[in-house]
Amino acid sequence: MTLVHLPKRSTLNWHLRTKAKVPDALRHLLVDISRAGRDIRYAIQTSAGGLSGGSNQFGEAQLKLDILADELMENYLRESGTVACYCSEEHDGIVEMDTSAPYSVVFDPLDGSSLVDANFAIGSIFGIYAGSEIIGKTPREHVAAGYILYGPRTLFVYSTGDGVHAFLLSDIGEFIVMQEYLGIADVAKNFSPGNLSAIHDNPGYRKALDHWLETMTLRYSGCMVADIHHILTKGQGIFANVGGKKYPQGKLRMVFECGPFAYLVEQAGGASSDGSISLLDKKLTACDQRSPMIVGSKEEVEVVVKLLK
Ligand code: AHM
Ligand code: MG
Repeated sequence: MTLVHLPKRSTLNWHLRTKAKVPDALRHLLVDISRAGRDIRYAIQTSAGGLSGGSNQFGEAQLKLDILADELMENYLRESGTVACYCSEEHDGIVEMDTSAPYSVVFDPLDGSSLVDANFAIGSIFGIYAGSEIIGKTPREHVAAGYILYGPRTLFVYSTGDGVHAFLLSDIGEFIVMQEYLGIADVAKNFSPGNLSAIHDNPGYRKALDHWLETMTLRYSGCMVADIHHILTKGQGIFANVGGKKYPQGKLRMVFECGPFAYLVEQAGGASSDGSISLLDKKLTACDQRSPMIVGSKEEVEVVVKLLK
């Protein structure tokens, strides 16, 4: 057999070891989460149409895709041996794993899963805390956060407190460096208005919308992973999901949606707010806690916070 000499590659594992220089246990955990992402992408691409828990061509029951994504993520976390407990959008409350292990993980296994039939981009979101407690912490205490975006390309984006870095999934299933130190400018040109029906009963949100429509361009897909990734790659923009009558705190969950993205956006030089404080300083009170969320270009976050008051 002829040995093939592979070219030098800048893999996620290499980046974590030589650039982020995180402890080995955290490196292993992040690589395992990226493997879950690789497998979730495969599940998305190979599941039959419908994806809603029906049966396949042989009459065998199929798992709903978001349940399958949750199981894939859970398996990798369990195998890693580094996870004390986790909090997932698919479970009520905290799930214990190995209480003596060094990290706790929060995740939304498949954000925007209802968009998959339309073949829109969807994503997985995660955050990592040191120790075996999640509730009572603030997102500023993350030791890492990131997401996997399943679009025309599959990307893994993470921060461990030294900027935000993006990796592209290769044909052989490995994440390779694509862009380091993603940045967000202070001024926004694009806007992403989540939970938009709230403008009917939230006059401040209507004012923000009117202000955006005057000069800015709408970029909204309905999947926050894709919508905030747009801000990170274009280097500017504003994303909001604020409350109205139906969802007084907005639709998004603090622990595994707002928290990780507040950490990533602020790491990229942007700002985050719940309407009064940075989301990084907001205490996690329960797995199903919701919060208004305004993130993106600093000056625009300030403008929106003023209009909402
Ligand atoms: P999900 O976690 O059930 O998929 O819902 C979260 C999604 C976010 O990705 C997105 O920003 C939001 O719901 C969209 O809400 P809306 O359609 O009201 O704008
Ligand atoms: Mg979600």
